[in-house]
Amino acid sequence: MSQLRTHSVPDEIDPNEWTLRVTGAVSEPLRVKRGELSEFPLETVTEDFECVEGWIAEGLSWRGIRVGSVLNRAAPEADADYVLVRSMDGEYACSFRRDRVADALLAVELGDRPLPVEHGGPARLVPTTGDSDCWESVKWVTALEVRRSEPVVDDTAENIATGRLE
Ligand SMILES: Nc1nc2c(c(=O)[nH]1)N[C@H]1C(S)=C(S)[C@@H](COP(=O)(O)O)O[C@H]1N2
Ligand SMILES: [Mo]
Repeated sequence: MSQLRTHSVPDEIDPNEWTLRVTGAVSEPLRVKRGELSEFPLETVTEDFECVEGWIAEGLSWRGIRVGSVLNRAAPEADADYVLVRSMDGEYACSFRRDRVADALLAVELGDRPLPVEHGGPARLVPTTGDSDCWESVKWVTALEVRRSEPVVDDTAENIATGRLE
């Protein structure tokens, strides 16, 4: 079976320091610790992962929680339509419309095993709606920043270079 590639893990990534914050245009900002993830229902999504560089990993079975269930607990403001998903590496981030990212999975397991850190563990975003781009599958997700207006390229250093938010 074709598999995910293994890329280097930035120095900043320490799975033991992992938490998930929900901040921004919400009335109940939230911090979820690793042990608290079990308070949310787990779901499984099986799909192929295709990188624009031309490789594909087939039939990946991700298990995790719906981003919407975490977002809702923070009570987002009604007119806040965007979410910036930030990685623990402090630079990488991706912007989504809130309704789309709500359907995405925050995966904590891959193929029935805890998600390895080299593939984004403890938590990786797995978009489930429509055609998603490989760079939207944010590894080491640590924050969901709810926004009223669309995030712009200079919200992250990484994305100034790549134009990923455009
Ligand atoms: N935080 C973070 N997430 C990321 C990336 C990255 O550089 N940093 N690269 C993206 C891209 S372009 C791809 S193809 C996949 C690679 O996943 P893999 O390392 O598990 O093969 O992660 C995506 N998520
Ligand atoms: Mo990619």
